[in-house]
Amino acid sequence: MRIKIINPNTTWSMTEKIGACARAVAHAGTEIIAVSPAMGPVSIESHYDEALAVPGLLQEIAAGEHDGVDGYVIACFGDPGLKAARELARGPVVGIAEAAMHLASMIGSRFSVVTTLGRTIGQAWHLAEIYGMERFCANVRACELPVLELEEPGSRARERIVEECRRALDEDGSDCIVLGCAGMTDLCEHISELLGVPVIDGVAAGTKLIESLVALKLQTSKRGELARPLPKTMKGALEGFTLAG
Ligand code: 5HY
Repeated sequence: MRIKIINPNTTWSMTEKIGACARAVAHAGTEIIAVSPAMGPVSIESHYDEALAVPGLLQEIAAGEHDGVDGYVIACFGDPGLKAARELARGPVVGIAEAAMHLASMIGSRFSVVTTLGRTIGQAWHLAEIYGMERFCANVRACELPVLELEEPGSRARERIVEECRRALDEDGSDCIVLGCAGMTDLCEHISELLGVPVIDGVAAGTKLIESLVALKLQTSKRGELARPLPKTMKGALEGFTLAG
């Protein structure tokens, strides 16, 4: 099977890291295609960034449909464009926040999300609410870490994330951790071994969920809300997104 993992930001070092972590857990028969869009923000740290990441994301979904991809992971903790992606895709599509929260709810009683900037805490809580995960989510914490600092060799990002995870376990009453950024994907095993609790990385979680859905031949339902979008003319810079009848 072929799974396309889309990092909606345009920082390829993060995309390569995401692809490596997905391949590390994927079945031998699963081809992982990890991409960033050709256009969009270098990192996603606000609603503005998320909105501007969606056109490029949808271009990658459309390309995947042309190439016969079996399923998709949206590798950004805001799960940007998830429902629009599901309208375009035949196969299943998951976001890493959705995947990580659901798996955390099956292996612990309460999880804490540890993410990057405090201004994205509201979006994480919003996702927990719409996914029905609020009762499992003890807290959402931020390290006040710019996303791209995760890509800087020698930064104190790893230490700051571990410190925040420790505080979460001590103060939130949580028994597991959800990593709140795709860029943290390579830290999962280290933090889990250090702290002695399950740590869920949405990239790995999303990869295995899509593998399972594809293996079960479960595709996105095209009855109602997630049916293919209606034919629509797009004007101006978005002209290339026009959907013919
Ligand atoms: C992510 N931003 O996973 C999110 C993290 C965040 O560029 N990739 C990004 O803070 O929402």
